[in-house]
Amino acid sequence: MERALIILKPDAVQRGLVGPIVSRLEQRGLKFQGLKMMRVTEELARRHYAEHEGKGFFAGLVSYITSAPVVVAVVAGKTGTVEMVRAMVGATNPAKAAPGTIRGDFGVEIGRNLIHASDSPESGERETAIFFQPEELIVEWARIADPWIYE
Ligand code: IDP
Ligand code: MG
Repeated sequence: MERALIILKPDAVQRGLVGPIVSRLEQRGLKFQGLKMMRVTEELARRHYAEHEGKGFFAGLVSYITSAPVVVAVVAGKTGTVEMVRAMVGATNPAKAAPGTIRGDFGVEIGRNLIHASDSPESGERETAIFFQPEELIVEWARIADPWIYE
């Protein structure tokens, strides 16, 4: 099992795109382990984006992600799920993201790119632990469609 942390960033929430984006992930067959609306504190933002500290866009990124509520989710699937989710999300800059991807269909600018998705299984675990308490996640649950999604 592999899992990715998803953040529907403040622009996705403000623009009413939570439903359409969650829908894409759900329709693909990804299994949700957790989903909640929250505000990202500055402390949380700095921890989550620690790898970008010191870059020119860091202050703007922290201010963007803390500016209004977000929706966070954990999605899981077999090996390769994280890479698949990243492909669905598209390039970091929506202006360059392929049509059919979330950023390529809903966004136009890098500073408003709608969604975060973990970039590796290791990041998936690290970021999940930042945003969710273990008891908030339903890691094992029987989904009736599972045999119709996985052979
Ligand atoms: P990713 O979200 O596709 O993994 P990263 O390079 O990890 O992209 O950057 C994290 C986030 O920082 C991006 O999603 C975006 O919100 C923001 N960001 C990255 N580069 C820039 C930039 O050049 N200008 C403004 N914001 C940026
Ligand atoms: Mg990243």
